[in-house]
Amino acid sequence: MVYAGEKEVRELLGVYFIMGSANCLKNPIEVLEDAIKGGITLFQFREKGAEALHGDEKKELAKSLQDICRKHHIPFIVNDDIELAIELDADGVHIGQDDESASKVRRRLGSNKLIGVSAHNVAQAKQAIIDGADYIGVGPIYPTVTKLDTEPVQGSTVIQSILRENIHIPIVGIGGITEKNAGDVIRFGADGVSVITAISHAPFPEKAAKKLASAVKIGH
Ligand code: 3NM
Repeated sequence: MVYAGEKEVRELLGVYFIMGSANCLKNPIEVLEDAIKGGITLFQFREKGAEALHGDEKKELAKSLQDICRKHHIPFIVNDDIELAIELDADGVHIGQDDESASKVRRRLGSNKLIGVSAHNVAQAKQAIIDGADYIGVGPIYPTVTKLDTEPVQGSTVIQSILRENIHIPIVGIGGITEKNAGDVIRFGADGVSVITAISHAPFPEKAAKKLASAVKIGH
């Protein structure tokens, strides 16, 4: 997939679903299919935690999820695992501050892939731009139980300080986002919301994704 530019990236961030097998209460394939029916705009495969799959099992799940994304024209992003992203010809990667730098990842992936970086302050946002990131993930906006080693909860502060400094890069909020607070995250200045639990633990992921999409739309 080739990205036309920043405007397209901002739109893709709208309802950004992140998940791995350990996050799902039922078959991840079904969860992803339902989430797509509900209107997610981007998907990130994040196979992490004590119960995460490894090796061939991880690759097989990634391929199955990527096939579903391709069928529905939803970009498929891989969290951290650059080798897997290259092997599967994924649409992009998302990396954290402790991973390989975005500039190195850009050299490995080429210009037509989406690269996202987690940024927790203004300096990291500026560095992400210098390194050639397409977007930043800012969080945790609200308390989350999904990731244990997060930075302190930020609310609107980091997004707003990035915008006050006129730093120009698409922003997606992350951490504890639900259909109830998604509109606020957009009003803080984010282009979209990324969620794990709000969709993967929902009794009806399709309905959950729909409600998030409508909250994001109203927030804009
Ligand atoms: N990164 P949920 S918070 C993967 O702050 C991740 O960078 C965060 O999961 C950060 O939607 C987080 O279930 C977990 O709260 C998001």
